[in-house]
Amino acid sequence: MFEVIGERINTSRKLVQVAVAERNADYIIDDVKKQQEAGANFIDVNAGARIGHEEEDMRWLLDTIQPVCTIPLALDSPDPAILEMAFSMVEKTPMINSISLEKERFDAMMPFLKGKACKVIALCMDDAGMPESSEDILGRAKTLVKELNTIGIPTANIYVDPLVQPISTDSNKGLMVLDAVRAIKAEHPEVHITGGLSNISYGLPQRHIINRTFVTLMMDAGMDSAIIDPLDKKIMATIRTADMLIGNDQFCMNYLKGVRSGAIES
Ligand code: THG
Repeated sequence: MFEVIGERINTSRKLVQVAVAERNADYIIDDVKKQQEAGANFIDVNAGARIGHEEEDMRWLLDTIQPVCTIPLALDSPDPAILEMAFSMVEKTPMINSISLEKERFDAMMPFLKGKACKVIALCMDDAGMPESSEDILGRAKTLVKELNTIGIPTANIYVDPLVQPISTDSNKGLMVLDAVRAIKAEHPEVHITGGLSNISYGLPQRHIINRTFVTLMMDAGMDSAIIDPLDKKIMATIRTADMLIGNDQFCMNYLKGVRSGAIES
């Protein structure tokens, strides 16, 4: 079944940034509860936006969230030191968001991840920057899976993020990722595919219809997880419906449950 990583606890979101700056625990707790009730499988926690405060903000967020959180966290930082600190604080085995092939980050993350039972998001990014072709994405994904396997992370715990780029800059950017996801799943059937979706619609109006349509196509290609807003009822309904249509909902149970609860409507 598709796994939703709830993206809302991120200090790049204005209201979250204010709540974190004011140490407004009630706001954060309420948001986490809502994401859980909406069907999130993980809560992403990103404290990166208040420059110079990431460590103390991450600590405060984890202390605030954990007492009410019944699902695992996705610890979200480009800084390996922050991820290590956060990992040492969590009660439930988390998802680590993320490792990449950027040398400095890769070299710091590998010893830390060695032998850990956690899930890990692997970004198809290296020191040359964003991938420029589906072959680029596939090559980086293969390297990441191979390297993570060698330190004891099983393929089934790896969530490859192929890095979605704006379709407004190049009409090929949709197919580039869709083709890459198919190729990665052909190479590694057990690997998960995740990522943020909203980059696809960057620079265009009415972004939500683009994001919803894109997630449907991505699910056909093999995406089985995404970092999204679980309170966006329309994208959640689209994901539940697509998951049924690609064979992940026996007897349509989840779809019917969603309709009965009011979460899914046409
Ligand atoms: N891949 C991985 N991790 C990621 C991303 C990714 N983590 C961060 C990000 N991308 C996904 N998370 C968010 C969180 C919030 C928002 C978008 C992505 C968001 N954006 C509003 C907007 O763009 O309009 C900002 C609105 C506001 O200021 O409140 O809400 O790709 N592995």
